Amino acid sequence: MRGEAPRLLRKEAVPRSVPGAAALEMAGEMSRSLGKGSAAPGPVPEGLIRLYSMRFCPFAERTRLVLKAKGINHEIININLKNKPDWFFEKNPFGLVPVLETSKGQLIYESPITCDYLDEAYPGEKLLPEDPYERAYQKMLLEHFSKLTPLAYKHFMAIQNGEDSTALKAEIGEKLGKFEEILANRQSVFFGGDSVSMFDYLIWPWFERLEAFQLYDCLGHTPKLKRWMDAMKQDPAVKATMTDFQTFKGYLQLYVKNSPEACDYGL
Ligand SMILES: N[C@@H](CCC(=O)N[C@@H](CS)C(=O)NCC(=O)O)C(=O)O
Repeated sequence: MRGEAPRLLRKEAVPRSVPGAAALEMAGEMSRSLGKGSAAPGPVPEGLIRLYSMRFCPFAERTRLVLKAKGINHEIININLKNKPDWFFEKNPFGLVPVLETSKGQLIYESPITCDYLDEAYPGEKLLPEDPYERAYQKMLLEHFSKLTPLAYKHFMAIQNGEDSTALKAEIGEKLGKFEEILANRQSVFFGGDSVSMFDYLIWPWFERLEAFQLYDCLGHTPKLKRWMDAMKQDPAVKATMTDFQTFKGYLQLYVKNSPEACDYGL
């Protein structure tokens, strides 16, 4: 079937003279990012969904986790966020990754929306809870978590700039404590029960980065969150999307220098 053709065959089947063919050859999880001046990729082949991503972006990792967890046939085009192609703004006017593009040319952006879309549009195990209250509850939790993510960046930048980050770290620790409480009250390993659900995937990328952001010691008094992290590390989708610590640190070093090479670190 056309949509299920192996990636290599599909790539070879694209003649070089076709507009966007070079860009298509740049597709893949570990491909170099496309920057200013690159040709816009062509239409998405039927049976595939395309993700515009960046290897180190935690928001795009949310979408990659859901794609993996549901076993969705997809391709990835990495975008150089320090030197964005003009055409990328036609995919998302905000100029942010992640963006999904379907073979019908439909575009979906904002990470929680991309994840909900994939869960709803594709068959297989549902990651969003069935119960309407549980769904609403996970969305409320996400609102709380969204207050935490900018603090993690602020903390990292404060350290880079040699500023005192003690108060910031205490605030992050306090906010993480709320998530510890939730797990303790629910008496479950994961936030939605005894198996991984959408909310677990939506917050995981920041926990994966705790050490790189020098925030791991915030988990000093949160045994339930630590147990959750250990359990998450066993999940196949999590295993498949993890970035090794040294590579991530290398990226961060270039990122803070605003280097256009940051997004391609290690390739
Ligand atoms: N609210 C967006 C945030 C996405 C976001 O901030 N992505 C970053 C990369 S981690 C980005 O594209 N940055 C490019 C820029 O800020 O110009 C979402 O949830 O998808």
